[in-house]
Amino acid sequence: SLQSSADGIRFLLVLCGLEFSWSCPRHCICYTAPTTVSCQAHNFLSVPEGIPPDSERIFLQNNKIHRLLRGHFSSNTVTLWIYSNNITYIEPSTFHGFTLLEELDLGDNRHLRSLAEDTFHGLNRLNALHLYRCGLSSLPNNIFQGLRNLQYLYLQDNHLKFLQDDTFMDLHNLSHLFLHGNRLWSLNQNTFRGLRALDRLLLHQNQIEWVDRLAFHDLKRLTTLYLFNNSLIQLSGQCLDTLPALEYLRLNDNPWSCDCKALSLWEWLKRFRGSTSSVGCQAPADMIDNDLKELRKEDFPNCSPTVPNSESRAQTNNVSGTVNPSLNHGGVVGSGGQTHIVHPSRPGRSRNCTKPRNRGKGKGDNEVMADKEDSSPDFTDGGKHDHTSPDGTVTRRKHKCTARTTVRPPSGVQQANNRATLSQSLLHVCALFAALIMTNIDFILR
Ligand SMILES: *[C@@H]1O[C@H](CO)[C@@H](O)[C@H](O)[C@H]1NC(C)=O
Ligand SMILES: *[C@@H]1O[C@H](CO)[C@@H](O)[C@H](O)[C@H]1NC(C)=O
Ligand SMILES: *[C@@H]1O[C@H](CO)[C@@H](O)[C@H](O)[C@H]1NC(C)=O
Ligand SMILES: *[C@@H]1O[C@H](CO)[C@@H](O)[C@H](O)[C@H]1NC(C)=O
Ligand SMILES: CC(=O)N[C@H]1CO[C@H](CO)[C@@H](O)[C@@H]1O
Repeated sequence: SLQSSADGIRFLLVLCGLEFSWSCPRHCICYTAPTTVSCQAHNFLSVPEGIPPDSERIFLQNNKIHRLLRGHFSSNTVTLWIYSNNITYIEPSTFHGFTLLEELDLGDNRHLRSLAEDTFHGLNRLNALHLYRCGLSSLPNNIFQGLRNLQYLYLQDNHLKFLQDDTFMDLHNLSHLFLHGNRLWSLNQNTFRGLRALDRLLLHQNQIEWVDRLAFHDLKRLTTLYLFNNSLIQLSGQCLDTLPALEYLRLNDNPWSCDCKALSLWEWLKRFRGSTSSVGCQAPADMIDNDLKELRKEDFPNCSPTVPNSESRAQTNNVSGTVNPSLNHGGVVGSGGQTHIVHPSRPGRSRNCTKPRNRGKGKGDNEVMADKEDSSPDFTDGGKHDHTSPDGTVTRRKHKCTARTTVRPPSGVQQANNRATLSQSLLHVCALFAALIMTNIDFILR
C-alpha cells in the first residue's frame, strides 16, 4: 500500500504539472533537461535498478555501493558521479562503449585499490576523470590510453609509488594533473612524456628525491609546479630550464642542501621571474634556516661554475627586448628593482586569458570573460574538487581559460540538490493536497 500511495503521489505530481519520469528508481529523484537521475546519499549498497536508459547525468555519490558491473549504466551517460561510496571492484567492461561520457567521478572509494587496464578505454570524450583517494598503489600500463580529450586527471591521495614511463602519453589535451599525497620517489625522463598542454602539475606531499634532468621536457605550457614537502636534497636548474611557461613554483619543505649542489638551482632562481616559495636550507650546518634564494654568490666559495644552459640563456637574455612568441613565456621588464610582468599573448590560448593570476592588481580579464558554467571543476569554493594545498593560494584560479566541452562544474550537485528540494517540497504540497482529499473523501461520499 506504500507503493500504491507512492503511485498516487506520482500521479498527483503529474497533475501538479511537474515533469516526472515514470521509471525513476525508488528513493531517487529524476528530472529532465538534461535527463538526470539523482540517487545521492541514500545508503544504497548497489546501483539501484531502473535507471532510465536515456539518463545523461547520474548522481550516486555518498552511498555504500560496492561493485560496478557491465549493464549498470547505459552508454548514453554523459556525467557519472559515484564518489564517496565503497567501491571495491569495477568490472572492466562497465564503461565500454560509453562514447558520450565526459565526466567520471570515482573518487573517495578508499578500498578500490586496483583497476583493470582497459577500464577507461574508448572513452573518447572523457574530459574529467576523478580517481583521488581510491587506495590505488599502482596504475596498470596503458590505463589512460586514447583519452585524448581528457583535461582533468585527479590521482591525488592514493598510495602510488611509481609511475611507469609513458603512462600519460596520449593525454595531449591534459591541463591539470594532480598527483599530490602519494608516495612517489622518482620522476623519470619519460614519466610525463606527451603532456604538451599541461598547465598545472601538483606533486607535493610525496617522497620525491630524484628528478631526472629531462623529466619535464614536454611540459612547454606548464605554468604551475608544486614540489613542496618532498625529499629533495637538490634539483638541477636544468630541470626547470625546460619549462618556458612556468609562473608558480613551490619548493618549500624539502631537505635542501645549500652547498655546491645547490648552485645551479640558485642561478636558476636568480633568473626566474615568476613566483617561488622559500627554499629553506637544511644542510650544511652553517646554512640551516637560510633561504637559498637569499644567498649571495659569495656563499658558494670554491664551487666550480655550472655550465650555462644555452636554452635558458637565450630566454633570459631577451627579457627587455622583443619576446620570441615561440617561447610561450611571459616577458619581464625590470626597472630599478621593481619588476613589471608583461605577458605577451600566448599562441594556442584564449587571448583574454593571459593576464597573470592574483598578482594583487585588481580583477583579471579572465574573470570578465569566463562563463560561470565554464569554471574549472577543481577550484570551486571548497568543493569536493578543491584539493590544492593550504600553500596554494597563489594559484587559485576561479576560471580556467581553456576552451571547454560541455562538462558541468560540480555546482551540478547544487543543482541536483536544488531540484531535489524543489520537487520534494512540491511533493509535500501535493501530498498534503492528496491527504486532504483522502481524509475528506469519506465525508464527501457520505
Ligand atoms: C567497505 O568495504 C571494505 C572491503 O570490502 C569493508 O572492509 C568495509 O567494512 C566497508 N566499509 C563500509 C563503511 O561499508
Ligand atoms: C582538446 O581540447 C580542445 C579545447 O581545449 C578541444 O577543442 C579539442 O577538441 C580537444 N581534443 C583534442 C583531441 O584535441
Ligand atoms: C608532508 O607530507 C606528509 C605526508 O606525506 C604529511 O604527513 C606532513 O604533514 C606534510 N608536512 C607538511 C609540512 O606539510
Ligand atoms: C632573442 O631576440 C632576438 C631578437 O629579437 C631574436 O632574433 C631571437 O630569436 C631571440 N632568442 C630567443 C631564444 O628568443
Ligand atoms: C577584454 C578583452 O581582451 N576582450 C577580448 C577577448 O577576446 C575576444 C576574441 O578573442 C576579443 O574580441 C575581445 O576584445
